[in-house]
This record gives sequence, structure tokens and C-alpha cells, in this order.
Amino acid sequence: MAGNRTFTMIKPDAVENGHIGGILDQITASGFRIVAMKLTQMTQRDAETFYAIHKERPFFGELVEFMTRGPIVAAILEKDNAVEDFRTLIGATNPEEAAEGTIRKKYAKSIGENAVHGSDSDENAQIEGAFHFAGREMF
Ligand code: RTP
Ligand code: MG
Repeated sequence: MAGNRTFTMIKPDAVENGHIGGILDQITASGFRIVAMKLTQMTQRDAETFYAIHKERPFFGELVEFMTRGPIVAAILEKDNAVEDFRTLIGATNPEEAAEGTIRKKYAKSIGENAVHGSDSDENAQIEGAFHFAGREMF
């Protein structure tokens, strides 16, 4: 069904700081079902491809370095209105601007190292999920 899946990554900062459990608990308590999930590490080429839309931005090099420096948790999540509801759950890109109780408000330190990713459209959710998972890894 269109519109009911999104893709997320628990980023290297949150994994390093021991927040996998807390973040997954908040995600599932908020009504998202885990469709696919793994601990993995992006190569430089993976990160450059995944974030190709940002390649002209001044922070692109830093972003690729950050996203490749350690393992991430990649997951596909299912819920009605998944993309929008998940972006609400994680909060603004800059944790200083994120609403109280959001995942980035609780776990992120800076605009660059902001704990979690959430797809920004149904189309990108599909592309990003397929980037990380084969069909037989989706349940
Ligand atoms: P995401 O894609 O990770 O869910 O984050 P987002 O939509 O809220 O933000 P986006 O504009 O797509 O930026 C992607 C990621 O790039 C890093 N960033 N750094 N230093 C900076 O000014 C800056 N701006 C963005 C963040 O890791 C951001 O999540
Ligand atoms: Mg984005």
C-alpha cells in the first residue's frame, strides 16, 4: 500500500552513544512496525550515492565522513502516513529547533550529527529502502 512505509537509519553518533535501544523503543511505542532491520556500515561510495542530492552542499564532505565512521542501524518502518509521522517523531534537522520529546531533541548533539534519518517522501522511502534491503529481507 502506498504511503505506509518509510526508511530510517540510526546514525553513527547514536550507535556510538548507546542509544539504539532507546530509539527503537520510541519508534515501536509510536506505532511503527519493523519491516526490515540490520546493523551495517556504509562505505564512502554508499554514502555518496545515498546523499547524492546534497553533493553540492558545503556540508557534503563532513556528512559522508560522519555517516561512514561507524555502524548504523538501517530499517524499514510501516505505519499509516509513515513518512510524515516519522518526520514528526524525529523532529527538526537541527536538534536545537526540534520539539520536546522528539528523538533528535533527546539524542542528537548538532545539526550534522543528528542521531536519525527519516525519508522525506514516499518515493524516496522506496528508493532508500531498496538501497539497503533485498526484497527477501522485508517482512
Ligand atoms: P535526514 O535526511 O538525515 O533525515 O535529515 P533531514 O532531512 O532533516 O536533513 P537534510 O536537509 O536532508 O540533510 C541531511 C543530513 O545532512 C546533515 N546536515 N548537516 N552541517 C549542516 O549544516 C548540515 N545540514 C544538514 C545532517 O546529518 C542532515 O540530517
Ligand atoms: Mg533529508
